Amino acid sequence: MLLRLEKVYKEMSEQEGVTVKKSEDFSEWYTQVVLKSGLADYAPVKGCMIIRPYGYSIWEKIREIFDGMIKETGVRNAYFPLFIPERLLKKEAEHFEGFTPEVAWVTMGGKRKLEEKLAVRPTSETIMYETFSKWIRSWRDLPFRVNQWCNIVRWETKATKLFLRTREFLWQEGHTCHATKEEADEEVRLRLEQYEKLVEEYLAIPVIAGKKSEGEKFAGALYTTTLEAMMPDGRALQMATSHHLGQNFSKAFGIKFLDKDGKGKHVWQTSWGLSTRTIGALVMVHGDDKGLVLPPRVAPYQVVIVPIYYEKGEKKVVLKKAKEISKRLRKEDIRSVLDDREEYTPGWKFNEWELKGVPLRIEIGPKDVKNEQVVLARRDNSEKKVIKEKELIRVVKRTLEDIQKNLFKKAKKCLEEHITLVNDFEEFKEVLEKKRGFLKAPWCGELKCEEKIKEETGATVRVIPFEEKVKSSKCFFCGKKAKCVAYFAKAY
Ligand code: 86X
Repeated sequence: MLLRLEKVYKEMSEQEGVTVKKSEDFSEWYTQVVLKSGLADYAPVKGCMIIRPYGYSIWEKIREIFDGMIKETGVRNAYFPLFIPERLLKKEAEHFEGFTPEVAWVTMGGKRKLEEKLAVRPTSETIMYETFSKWIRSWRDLPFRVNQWCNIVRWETKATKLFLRTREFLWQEGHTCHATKEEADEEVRLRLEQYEKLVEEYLAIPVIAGKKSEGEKFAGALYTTTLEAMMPDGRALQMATSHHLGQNFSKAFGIKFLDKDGKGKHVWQTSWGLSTRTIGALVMVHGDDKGLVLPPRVAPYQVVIVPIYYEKGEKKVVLKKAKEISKRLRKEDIRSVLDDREEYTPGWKFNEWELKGVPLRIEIGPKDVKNEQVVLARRDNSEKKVIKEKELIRVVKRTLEDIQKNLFKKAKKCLEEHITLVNDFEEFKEVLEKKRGFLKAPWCGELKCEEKIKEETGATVRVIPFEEKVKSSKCFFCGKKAKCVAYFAKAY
């Protein structure tokens, strides 16, 4: 007995949960959750991060899901070099306008200075498109689609934030070539829809889909589409993007094909990307004061089994049952972990797995073994219930689905509460100061107008939803004719 108490006291002093409330210091809460749940850690290089196995397995899940979707729709994976010769990057200087200060360069090879410096890829358009021009010859080569999963380096000078703004991050970049403008339009929409499915149905994060404004689109694109999510602190975060590149790059890189009509034409291109940022959003949107809360469909462990026993005699039967249950779950493809560590008490284990956001906990004690039952505890709403062993699989599956749905529902409510319709600039400023979130407003769509709004308020156009009709006729800011409804916000 004394030994046990000692253990409890020791654990109490050792265990470090999240020490601030999400509602009180959001930024500090976020950092603590990421570090303490074991998702990531700081690296020795300033502005860089280490993605730890727990965090990386979420990325692997995201990869697996999206990779499956794109492969089913004609995309193949490839790998292009990390280094891009300066001459290639310069070729498209105007499309990368504004980005150049962010490029990291390699200037030395061993002790020798390189004849031409090499950029560490900030994105791969230039190196890919130079090669595409050799591979694409005829209409038979189209549509042409490649994707790569890789790391990207952008030498940010702003303060970094784990997952959201680091100098190196992981992403996928898809690049496609088509014979017509319309085919490229379709491709842009298809990829955005696939992102939407991934983000809403797997990450359980509701988004607003639409177009970027003139000022916010990728300079190299005809138009840019986006998925925007809302964080609980009222700031917007882009989850994914899909661009129609028109013939901008194909003209610069000479990507031409011989069409059926015998004429040489430039291809129409698209590019689209999603990065490890989405993991940051996952933390912010679903986490709570106890730590991470993971949606079952992307959780590395969906279920944790914690055996509970105090005496030697109990240990054997409880562990035997716990193992049996673990096996049954695994057979049903339910990702589970049996925490049979001797050196920690059940209470300590509960806290740890809550911090790590495991959606469902199964507790098994001697009484449960005797009664052929187990205790289920949900991470999302703390509900506990006793269920019969023979109902286990059915109830676990149903509960996981319910948790997935509930997380989305909660997040959707939060998003909706963070959308405010405003009709004039006074209202706009007031809402932006008091509650932030999305400010939905009739807008003229002019570049000059959005620049002024940004300058005066720090808010930018996040998204112009597809097919949302304007009711009011006047731009909320300049009073000219409104052409669309735009969602403004401060953004991460
Ligand atoms: C824009 C465009 C595009 C493929 C995507 O958004 C999805 C995946 N690429 C990326 N972008 C740049 O082009 C860029 C270029 C340079 Cl040189 C840079 F240093 C930073 C950049 N950041 C974004």
